[in-house]
Amino acid sequence: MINEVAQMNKIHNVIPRACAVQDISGFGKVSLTEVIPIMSAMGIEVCPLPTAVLSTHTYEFKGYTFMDLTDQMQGIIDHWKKLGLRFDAVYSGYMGSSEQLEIIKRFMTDAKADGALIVVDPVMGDSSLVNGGFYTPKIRKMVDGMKGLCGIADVITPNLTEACLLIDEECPDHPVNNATIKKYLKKLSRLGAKYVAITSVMDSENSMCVAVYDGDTGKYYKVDCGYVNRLFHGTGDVYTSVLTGALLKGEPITEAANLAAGFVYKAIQATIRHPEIRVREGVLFEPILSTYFSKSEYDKRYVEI
Ligand code: PXL
Repeated sequence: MINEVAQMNKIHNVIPRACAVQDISGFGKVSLTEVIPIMSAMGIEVCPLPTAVLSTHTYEFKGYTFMDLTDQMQGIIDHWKKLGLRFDAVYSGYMGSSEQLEIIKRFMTDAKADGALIVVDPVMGDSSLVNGGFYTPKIRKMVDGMKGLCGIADVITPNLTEACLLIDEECPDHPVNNATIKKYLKKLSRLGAKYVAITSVMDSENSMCVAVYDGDTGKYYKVDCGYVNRLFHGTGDVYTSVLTGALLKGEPITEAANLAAGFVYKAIQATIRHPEIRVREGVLFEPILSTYFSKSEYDKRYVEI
């Protein structure tokens, strides 16, 4: 049965195998501490290619440790190549340095030629970084490198701030209207990816959505995320993990985007039941992990725009 599904979805392995190129932060859920449990719960094998090891993520924590793993990455890739490993997806998130982008670009190019789905979450920051003088030469290099990575991706999932950096647009005032959303999605798709999802878009005073472009049909969608007036950290990585897992299981982009928004919504609902959880700790997705993906029906959260 598993092999039949694998064949149908053109999967190389017994179950889909994804390489996750992300940091590992010991405390404050982001990146690999979200990607691995979530995608594993979806029935995906995750092979981490760590970009950096940190004691915590970098949002609101002071004095965290940071070990850049650029020097290790090519060796890890070469070893996997010797073993003959084939990936059904390569999914990148937070990178430790812009130098890593060249290594990963080559790795993704090879994996794509071998049939892997390439997902790039161009993690670069939030609006506070942009407003606080984000355009240092170092950051400019990261933005340019991310543009290159987006050029070989099948799917990209920037938040609105990252989207604006990638297409050299000003960050629009909230709420963002449909014409602007569509213009940004189209410009992002010109970087090269067939599917684009912009996360964390405030599309009215009290609603948040993910904006999606489906290059197969040329259609645009908004996926409702619900709205709670507070920041939730680490939800971008949660979102892209579910989206990638669903695509690997053969879901079309609209259904994958829908499933991911529903998961983030449920995790947020679980989090707000515990006001003692601080923003920097991330969202409480663990209580829903064992049940969410076994449902057979999900609320439809998307509309065409
Ligand atoms: O994707 C979010 C993220 C990942 N990794 C690290 C981070 C953040 C956001 O703060 O600091 C290390």
